[in-house]
Amino acid sequence: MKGIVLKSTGKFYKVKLENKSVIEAQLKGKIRLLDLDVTNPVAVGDVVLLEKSDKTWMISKIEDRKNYIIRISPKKKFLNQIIASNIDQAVLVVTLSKPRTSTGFIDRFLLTAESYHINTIIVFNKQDDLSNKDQTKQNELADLYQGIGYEVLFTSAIKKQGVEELKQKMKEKTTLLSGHSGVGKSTLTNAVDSTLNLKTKEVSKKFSKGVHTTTHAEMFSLPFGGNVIDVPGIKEFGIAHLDKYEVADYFIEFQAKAANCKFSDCLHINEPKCKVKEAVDEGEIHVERYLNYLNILDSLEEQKEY
Ligand SMILES: Nc1nc2c(ncn2[C@@H]2O[C@H](COP(=O)(O)OP(=O)(O)OP(=O)(O)O)[C@@H](O)[C@H]2O)c(=O)[nH]1
Ligand SMILES: [Mg+2]
Ligand SMILES: [Zn+2]
Repeated sequence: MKGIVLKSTGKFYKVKLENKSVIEAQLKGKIRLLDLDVTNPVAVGDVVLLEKSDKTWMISKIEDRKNYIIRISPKKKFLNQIIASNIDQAVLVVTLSKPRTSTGFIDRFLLTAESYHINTIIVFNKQDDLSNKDQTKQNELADLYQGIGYEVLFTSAIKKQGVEELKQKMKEKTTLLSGHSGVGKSTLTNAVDSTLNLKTKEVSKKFSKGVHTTTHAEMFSLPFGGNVIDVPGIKEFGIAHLDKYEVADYFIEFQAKAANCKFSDCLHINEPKCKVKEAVDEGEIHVERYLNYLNILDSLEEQKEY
């Protein structure tokens, strides 16, 4: 019997079978792990084969993944955790404050998603709660990412603004909702399907950060077609699968420029006649994107030293 993993709590897996019934399953013996150092063998979105022994459903095989998104394990710094697999698109939920989302974080996410050819929509949430200063900053960010070619939406999950537009985008697709804790992923999921009633919680007044309300990723099927995966807030995305020479390929606006660099193996750091650097100097590539790119190269170097 085939099924799709809706939720994993470590030992037990919630699986939707082909006949639409939802069952609890366990892992059968040792299942081959990926080559990557990942802490979880089975992830939400995995298509699995199951066998029933006595009254227990056992997962016997994981089908090849079309794609997956990983994060750095919160417990073990150089291990990765698969957040979800087989997704059609990602929605990165961003807020300017409570909590603040940096471009460094956004760019790491976009890099990961691009490396798996997953389309990302950037959703600026909490439109009802924007200071003038944040509004200005938000306009800048929206311009920056729209300028590169990313789709941007503005929502208030609480006031149900922009939710219809988001639903249109989610129709008939499996969408991963991602972003820091407290940006409103679960509140948005509830807004998109009011029958869900997922737990949400105020961000900490003291730190202006989310309190990690959602503890396990879970997939829900949407009444208008498609699925949404609500995940725990994420601090940092794993990019260990990438080689430093690949990173620029996934900074999509670097591409056209990089093709004309003097050296074909140019890393765009300080090589002569680097067209990417020239484009940064001329303001054609945003300096913040470039600095985030350099930062990512640094962190890849750091990972190799372990
Ligand atoms: N003002 C305002 N508050 C919102 C909005 N969306 C969510 N919130 C609030 O932000 C807080 C955090 O929302 P959650 O939905 O729990 O955030 P989350 O991203 O799921 O957080 P984790 O599960 O910890 O990753 C809650 O108090 C929500 O009511 C919004 O559009 N406007
Ligand atoms: Mg949540
Ligand atoms: Zn270059």
